[in-house]
Amino acid sequence: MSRLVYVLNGPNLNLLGKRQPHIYGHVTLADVEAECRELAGELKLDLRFHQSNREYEIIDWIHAAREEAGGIVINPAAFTHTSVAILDALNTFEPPVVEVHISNVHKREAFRHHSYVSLRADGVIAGFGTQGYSLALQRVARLIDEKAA
Ligand code: DHK
Repeated sequence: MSRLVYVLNGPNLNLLGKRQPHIYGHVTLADVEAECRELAGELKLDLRFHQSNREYEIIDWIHAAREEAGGIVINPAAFTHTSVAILDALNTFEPPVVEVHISNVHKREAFRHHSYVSLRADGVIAGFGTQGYSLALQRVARLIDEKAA
């Protein structure tokens, strides 16, 4: 089982830290990546960390993950609520998938309560702020360890 994990981020997350900080906080995506890389070192994981505002790029990264990754952590952002194509791509990927939302989507507008990605995700983290990425990585590492045992 590969110890390479893809961390994928959807639209507008490039503006993390600047965009609606009362909802998403002041931490930037670069800060999140740095935290993930530090934790990955402790967990003995390798990381590919990506963000795109384009649905097809996220799909292409999921296809790349099929070839080499042992897990995916994904915050699809608004594509969570709209993208059958991302769900279909994730359904081609067998290893663990953890879905992350920085905000508690269930406390927000009704259109954020439905996630296509949750139909595939092995676990979902919402409302833990950017700490959710670390929790997701810990979970993926645990699932990889369990499969290897
Ligand atoms: C991020 C977004 O951009 C929203 O479209 C989602 C998610 C929630 C988050 O909480 O990380 O609805």
